[in-house]
Amino acid sequence: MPRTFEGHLTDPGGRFAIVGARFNHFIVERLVEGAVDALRRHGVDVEERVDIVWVPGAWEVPVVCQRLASSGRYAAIITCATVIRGSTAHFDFVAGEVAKGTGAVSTQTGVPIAFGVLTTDTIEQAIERAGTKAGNKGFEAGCVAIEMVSLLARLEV
Ligand code: INI
Repeated sequence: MPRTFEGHLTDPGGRFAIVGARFNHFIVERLVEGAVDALRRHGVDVEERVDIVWVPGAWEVPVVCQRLASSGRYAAIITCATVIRGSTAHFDFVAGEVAKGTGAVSTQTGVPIAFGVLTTDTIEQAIERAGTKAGNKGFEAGCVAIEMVSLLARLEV
């Protein structure tokens, strides 16, 4: 049987940061609520161990992730933002930058960053993924943060 490493979905300890982008706030606030709910349901004392940082838009998420991740204060970061193709000609730039930027910060710092960013064609698709019929991407990202902190603590390499 090969040795197998896996994260558990139980509170791994440590502090968590959630970075929320205010653009499309009425959707993003649902994602942030979902992320907080995921952490709480997995046993994290969210009053004591979770910080929420708001930035203007998805474009600004990576630079704040960089500051938070390099501080050494957080076991994981959860990003929450919504980029809607129909509402901007900037879509590809903004969606590309938040994905590329947060991915780079995560690999450079070793701090897991869960990608709770919606990139959709329409506002309806975004609403569906923010706590209605297609679940809540922020909740999913909160679970991923828990699992990744647990996995990295167990990984013996
Ligand atoms: N920011 C978003 O988070 N979502 C969007 O859909 C969006 N659109 O449509 O442009 C968006 N733009 C703002 C951008 O993130 C920056 O805040 C802005 O360009 C200032 O740097």
